[in-house]
Amino acid sequence: MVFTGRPNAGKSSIIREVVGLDVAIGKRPGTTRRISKYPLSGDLVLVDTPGFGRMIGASKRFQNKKKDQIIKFLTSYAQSIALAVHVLDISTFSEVTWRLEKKGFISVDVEMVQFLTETLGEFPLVAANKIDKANREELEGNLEEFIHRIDKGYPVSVGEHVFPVSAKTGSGLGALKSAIHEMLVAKGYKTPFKVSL
Ligand SMILES: Nc1nc2c(ncn2[C@@H]2O[C@H](COP(=O)(O)OP(=O)(O)OP(=O)(O)O)[C@@H](O)[C@H]2O)c(=O)[nH]1
Ligand SMILES: [Mg+2]
Repeated sequence: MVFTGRPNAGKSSIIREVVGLDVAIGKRPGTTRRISKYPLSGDLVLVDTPGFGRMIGASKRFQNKKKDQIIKFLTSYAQSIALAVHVLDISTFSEVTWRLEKKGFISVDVEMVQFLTETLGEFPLVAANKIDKANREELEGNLEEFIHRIDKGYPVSVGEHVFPVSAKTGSGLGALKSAIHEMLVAKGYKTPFKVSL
């Protein structure tokens, strides 16, 4: 089970809250510096990845090296990845995306979700994190924008795979946890936690 996302999106915070692992979290982008594996129950391993994109205090070369490592990891382990959870900061999604598009780039989150779908042959779960940082209107707009950009005729209903959450307040984490649980059980894995459904 692998967690992906841009630096500072809250990957490690969500792992901590949902799975209960004592992983490092930090205020600045670039806290998790290497692909970190944590054995869970059965033959399930949880993988926390460094952020995909700009990290504070790291060179362009280092950031590109990390990006290559993540892509290589996902491609070579594709067959044995039970589940991918992509974490994004939904509170700034539209703003960040517009800024990138003005410069001619596409959203790293959109690119990453597409890459995961193609590589793993399955749409990932998406944790739209930091909902506590946006008001209701902003949140709805950003979620709609994200789903609209992702929705490119996938055979799944994209919206059903997107979970608005806050690792800070705990809001929405129950639903995300249940979805992770269900996906793992469906694939015959022992789940890492007890869930009351
Ligand atoms: N307000 C708010 N802050 C959050 C939330 N989730 C995480 N944070 C904060 O965001 C910062 C980054 O969290 P991390 O969990 O370290 O993020 P990460 O994606 O693992 O970051 P890297 O390891 O640097 O790639 C920390 O200061 C967290 O406390 C959230 O839901 N709401
Ligand atoms: Mg981290």
